[in-house]
Parts: sequence; structure tokens; C-alpha cells
Amino acid sequence: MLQPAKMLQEGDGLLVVDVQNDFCPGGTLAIEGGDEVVPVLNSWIQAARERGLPVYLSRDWHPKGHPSFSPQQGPWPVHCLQDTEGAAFHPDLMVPEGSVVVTKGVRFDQDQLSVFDETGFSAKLRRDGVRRLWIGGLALDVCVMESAMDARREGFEVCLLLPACRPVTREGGEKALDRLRRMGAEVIN
Ligand code: VGL
Ligand code: ZN
Repeated sequence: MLQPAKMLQEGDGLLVVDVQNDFCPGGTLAIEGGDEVVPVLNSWIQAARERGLPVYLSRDWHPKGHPSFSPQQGPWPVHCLQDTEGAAFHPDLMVPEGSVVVTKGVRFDQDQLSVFDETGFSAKLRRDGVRRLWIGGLALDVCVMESAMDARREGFEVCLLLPACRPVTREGGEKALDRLRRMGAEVIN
């Protein structure tokens, strides 16, 4: 069992990726065990808040007719439509006061899988004094992977919280871990 309070330090930030209803059982792009990340992440969120460290929560937030949707010949079923229940954070996810929501997937012309893709997020992290990011959420092989790779490219240390992630596919998850390790991310079991 990980002990978040002992592992976090000054200069750390916590990034919770896309823990939204549509990615959890019952959602339109349901990931197996997606809801199981919630209690794990809550313990990290709580520990971060207690230490006064910043918490960032990203959300996939698509307009109707988004190019990533299958009716538009994209790869995914319709999901995370702006202002719908499916796009809401999982009801048990802690969203403490002072946490920062990062919205992505709003472009009309192309998808934004990474939290860093044209959001200004790296500038925000630097302004907040973050040097190391702890990352968990959904999906490991899609938005978590793309975000963690961009975090490395932007020069942040990355600790990937494996018990707080679930992949769309098992093979995808394995590949994501390989790629992230090769980019210098630390995978925490
Ligand atoms: C995601 C598929 C499509 C994710 C977002 O958050 O991992 N996956 N849009
Ligand atoms: Zn999406």
C-alpha cells in the first residue's frame, strides 16, 4: 500500500486525468475498472491538499460533432459531451477547493489527448513552482500516456501512479508503460 503523505514533497503537483463518468462503467466509453481509480486518487488528492501542494484535474470536454467521434469517422464513440452527465467527474472523486480544472478536447478541428496540448498547462505548472508531477487517471494508454510523455518533454519529472490508472486495452497499457519508462518516467506500483 502506497503512503502518499510520505512520498510527496515540495515542488510536487498531482495531475488527475479524465476521471469522468463516460470513462467509467456505465459510460459511453467505459474502461474496465475505471471507477476503481477513484478511492486511490482520493487518498493522493487528500495528501496533496494537506501538504499544500497543487492538484490539477483534467477533463475531456467535447463539442457536439467532435472529429474524434465515430459518426465523424473518428476512432471513439461519442463521449464527454460538454455539460452532460457523462462529462462530469465521477461523483465520488474529491474535487477540493483550490484545485485547478484543465479542459481539453474542445478544438473543432482535431483531438487533444494530452493535457499539455494548447492549454498553457506547462506555463501554469512553472508558475506554481511544480517540478515533479504525480499522474493517475484514465485512460493509461490514451490521455494519461500522452500527458505524461508531454510532461517529460516539457522537462518535468514524472511519477506514474499505476494503481490509479486503467487502460482501454491491456496491450495498450503495457506499451504505454514501456514508452513512459523509456522517457524517464518512474512507474510506481
Ligand atoms: C480519452 C479516448 C478519447 C482519455 C479521451 O481521456 O483517455 N480516451 N478521449
Ligand atoms: Zn475524448
